[in-house]
Amino acid sequence: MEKKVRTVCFDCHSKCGVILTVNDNNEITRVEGDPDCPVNDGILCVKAFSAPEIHAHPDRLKYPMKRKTWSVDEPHTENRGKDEWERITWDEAIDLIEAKVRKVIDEYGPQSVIISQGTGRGSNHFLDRLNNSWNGGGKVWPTHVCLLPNLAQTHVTWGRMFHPHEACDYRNAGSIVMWGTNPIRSRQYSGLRIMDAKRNGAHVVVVDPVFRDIGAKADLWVPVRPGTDGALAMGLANLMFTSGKFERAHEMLIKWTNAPFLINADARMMLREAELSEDGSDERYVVWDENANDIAIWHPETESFNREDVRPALMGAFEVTLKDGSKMTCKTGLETYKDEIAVWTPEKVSSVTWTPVEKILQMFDIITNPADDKPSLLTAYLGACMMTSNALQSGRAITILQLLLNPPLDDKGGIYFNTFWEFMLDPKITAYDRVPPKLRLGYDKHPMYTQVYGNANIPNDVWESMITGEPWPAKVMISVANDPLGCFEDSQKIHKALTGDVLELNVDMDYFMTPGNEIADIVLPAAHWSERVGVFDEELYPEPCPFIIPQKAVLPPGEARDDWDFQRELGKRFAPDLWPWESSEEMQLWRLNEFHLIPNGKEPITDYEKAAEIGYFIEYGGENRTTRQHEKGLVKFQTPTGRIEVYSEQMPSYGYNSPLPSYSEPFESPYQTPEVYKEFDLCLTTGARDYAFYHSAWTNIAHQRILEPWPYVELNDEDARERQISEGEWLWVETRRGKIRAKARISKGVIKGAASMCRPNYKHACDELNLPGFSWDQANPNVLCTAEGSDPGFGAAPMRSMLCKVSKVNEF
Ligand SMILES: Nc1nc2c(c(=O)[nH]1)N[C@H]1C(S)=C(S)[C@@H](COP(=O)(O)OP(=O)(O)OC[C@H]3O[C@@H](n4cnc5c(=O)[nH]c(N)nc54)[C@H](O)[C@@H]3O)O[C@H]1N2
Ligand SMILES: Nc1nc2c(c(=O)[nH]1)N[C@H]1C(S)=C(S)[C@@H](COP(=O)(O)OP(=O)(O)OC[C@H]3O[C@@H](n4cnc5c(=O)[nH]c(N)nc54)[C@H](O)[C@@H]3O)O[C@H]1N2
Ligand code: SF4
Ligand SMILES: [Mo]
Repeated sequence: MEKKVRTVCFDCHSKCGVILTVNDNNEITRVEGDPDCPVNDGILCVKAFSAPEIHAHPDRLKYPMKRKTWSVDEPHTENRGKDEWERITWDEAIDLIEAKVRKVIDEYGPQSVIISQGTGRGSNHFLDRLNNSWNGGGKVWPTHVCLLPNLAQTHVTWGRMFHPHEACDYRNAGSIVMWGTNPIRSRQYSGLRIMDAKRNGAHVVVVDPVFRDIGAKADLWVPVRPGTDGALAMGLANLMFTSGKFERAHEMLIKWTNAPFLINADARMMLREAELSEDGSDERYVVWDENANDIAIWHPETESFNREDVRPALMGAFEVTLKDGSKMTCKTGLETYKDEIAVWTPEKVSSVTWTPVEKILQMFDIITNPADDKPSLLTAYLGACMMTSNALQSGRAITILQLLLNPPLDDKGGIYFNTFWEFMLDPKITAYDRVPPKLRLGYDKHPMYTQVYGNANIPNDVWESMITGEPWPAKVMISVANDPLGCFEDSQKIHKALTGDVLELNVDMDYFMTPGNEIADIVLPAAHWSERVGVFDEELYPEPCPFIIPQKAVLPPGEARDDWDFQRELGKRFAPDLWPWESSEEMQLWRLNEFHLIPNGKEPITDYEKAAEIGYFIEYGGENRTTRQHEKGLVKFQTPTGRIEVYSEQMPSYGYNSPLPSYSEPFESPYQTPEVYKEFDLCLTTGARDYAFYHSAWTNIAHQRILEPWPYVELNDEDARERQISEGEWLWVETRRGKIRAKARISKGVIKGAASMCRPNYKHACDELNLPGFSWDQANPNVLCTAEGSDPGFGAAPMRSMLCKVSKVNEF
C-alpha cells in the first residue's frame, strides 16, 4: 500500500515542503512539491527529486563503526586510514565517545574537545547545546566565511543580527542588485521571489565575475574582479554624493542613523560631550542643530537630544568650542565619508575592479531609477563580501550604499527586521547562558569572530592546535554533517591535523564513507531528511515564515539515526537536565511549543501525529507582520549610539583600519603581490554553487552528477586562447598552496583575467554513470585556499580572491 507523507527537504536553506509517496517496502516511489507550503509553492529542485536514490543507495553507511586498533587509552593514531573497521553498537559508540571526552576534559580541560559542523542541515543549534553540555571548547564551523561575516557587519552597523538578503521584500522592489549571490541555484526561495519581482517590473542587476543563469535573467550584468566589490560600492556611493541623489534618504539618515554626528578627525572618533564640557559624558554624542545653529547633544540612553526641536545637519563642517576654549572644525560622519570616497571616480573604480566604466554608470542609473519609483534593494550574500581579505569593510560599503538609496526600513519593499535569527541563536536552545565566556582558539588573531559568535574557534587555529598542541591541544573532534577536508581552507593542513597524534578521537557522522571519515576513529551513520523528523530548526524565511512539522517517510537503512538522536543520547550523559527528551519527535514538539505556540498565546500540542497532520504553523510575516518596529519602540538599534552606525567605532576596536568603509586589495592580487602575479596570472574565486550539489555532497548520485559530471574551471575566452586552452580540456589549477584538476569551461561570461572554480570537490565516484571520484586532494578547491590574508577582525578566509595559474594536464 502506498501513502503520502509530508516532510521538508534540507538540501539547501530554502527548506522546501515535500510530499513523499512511500510503500510498504520502505521505498520512496514519488516525490512532489507540497503546494500548501508557502516557501516553495510546490516547486522543488533536482536535489529533492533524488531522495529515492539517496535513501536506497547501496553505499549508505548503515552501522556505527570503530577503527580496530583505536581505544580510549591507546588511540593508535598511526593506523588511521589503514585499520580495518569493526561494527559496534550505538551504545558502545556513545560509551566510547563519553569515556574519551571525560578523560580529555579531566586531563586538558573542555577546550580540548571540538565539535565541527557544516552548513545548516537542521542540527546546528542542538550541536551548540551538546557542546555546552560539557561546557565545551567551542565549535569549528564555516561561519567565518558563510553568512556570518554579513551578519557581523549588520550587527555592527544596525545593531541587529539580521540578514538583509533574507529580509529583503523583493516582490515589492523596483530594482534589485544581486551582489555576488545566485539564489536561482543557492536558495530557490529567494530566486522565486526575484522572478516575481521581475514580472512586476523590477530591474535586476547582477554583480558577479561570471555570467550565470541569474545574469541571464537580469537587465544588467556587472562583471567585477573577484574581491573588489568594496571599491565598486564606494564608487557608486561617490556617484550618489556627486549627483545629490542621496538627498532622498536625508530624513531617514538624520532620524535613524549616526550619519549627522560630528567627527573629531584627529582622533577618528565621534565627538563626545566630554570634549566640550568638564561634566560632559563620554557616551554622549554631538550634532549640529540647524534650527538653533548650535550644537546639540545626543543621549543614547534615552534615544533623545538634550532639547526639543533639534534638526541635525546631515552634511557640512561646523566649528565647535572645546572645553579648553579652543576651536575645532568638525565634519559630520556623512560629510567625512563623502570626502574620503571622492577619489572613487568611475574611472578609478574601473581600474581597480576591471568593470567597464559604462557598466558602472548603467548600474548607477538602474539603482537610482527603480521601476515605478519603488524601492531599490541591494543584496549581498557570499560572493561580494564574505570570502575576501576585505570582507566586512566591503559588506559595510554595500550596506551604506543601501542606506543612501533610502530603503523603507522594516516596511514594504524594503528591509524587514525579521527576528528569526534570534530564534536560532536563542540560549533556550543553544544553552549558551550556561557557559561562561572562555578562550577560543584564534581569539587573539580575529577578536570579532569569537566576540560576535562566542562559541566559535577560528578554523585555522584549530588545525594548528591539532598539529602543534599549542596553545592547548585539540584532542577530540566530533563532526556532524561536516566534511572538514572539503569545507575549510587549506585541506593539506587539515589532513595533517586529522592524521596526527595530537588528536586522539575523531568522530564523523555522515551518510556515506568520505575521504574524511576514512581517516576518522569512529564513524556514525546518519539518516537522510526523508528518514527522520526534526529536520527543521532554521527559521530563515522573511515572509511568510512557517514552522513546519515533518513526518518520517521511510526508515533509515540499517541502524542509521538522525543527528538529533545522537546529540541527545550523548548530551544526556553529560547534562541530563539539558536533554529531557526521549525522542526527536519530542524535541521537535518542544521547538514548536516553546518558540512558536506558547509565546503566541496558543495551546501547546503534545501529540506529534496531530502536529504533523497540521504540518504548517505560520506565525510570522505576511499578514501577521508588524512593520516599522523601530518607530514603535519594538526594535532597538543596539549600537553604542543607539542608531544605525554609518560611522562605526566598533570596527577599529575589532582591528579594522577605519570606522568608515575602506578598500584594501585581496591578499594576493596583481597589485598587492605583483611578483606572485608574474607567475600566477589569474584572479581566482572558488566555490560558486551548483544547482546539482550541496557543497561536496551528491557527486555519487546519478541524477545530480549527470548535470555536472566533471570538476570544472571557468575561464574567459581570450585568456583561454592566449594559453591555447580548448573547451573541456583537463587543466591543472594551481596556487602557491597546491594544484588540482578541472576541465576548462570557456566563455565570454567570465571577466577577463579571472578564473572561477566550482564548489563540489567530487570526492565520490558515481558508479551508475561510471564517473570517478577525486578523493580529497585532486579536485578540491580548498587545496588552493589558505587562511593567509583573512579578513582582519572576523577571519573570513579569502576563498574568493587569490591568484592562480592554469596549465594543461599532460598525464594523469
Ligand atoms: N545548490 C546549492 N545551494 C546552496 C549551497 C550549495 O552548495 N548548493 N550552499 C548553501 C550555502 S551554505 C550558502 S552559504 C549559499 C551561498 O549562496 P550564494 O552566495 O547565493 O551563492 P554562490 O554561488 O556561493 O555565490 C554567488 C555568486 O558569487 C559569485 N562570486 C564569486 N566571487 C565573487 C566576488 O568576488 N564578487 C562578486 N560580486 N561575486 C563573486 C560567484 O560567481 C557566484 O555566481 O548557498 C546555499 N545554497
Ligand atoms: N573554497 C570554498 N570553500 C567553501 C565555500 C566556498 O565557497 N569556497 N563555501 C563555504 C560555506 S559558505 C559553507 S557553509 C561550507 C559548507 O561546508 P559543509 O557543510 O561542511 O559541506 P561539506 O564539505 O559538503 O560536508 C558536509 C558533509 O555532511 C554530509 N551530510 C549531509 N547531510 C547530512 C546530515 O543530515 N547529517 C549528517 N550527519 N551528515 C550530512 C555530507 O554527505 C557531507 O559529507 O563550505 C565552505 N567552504
Ligand atoms: S535543495 Fe533546496 S531548493 Fe531544492 S528542494 Fe531542497 S530545499 Fe528546495
Ligand atoms: Mo554557507
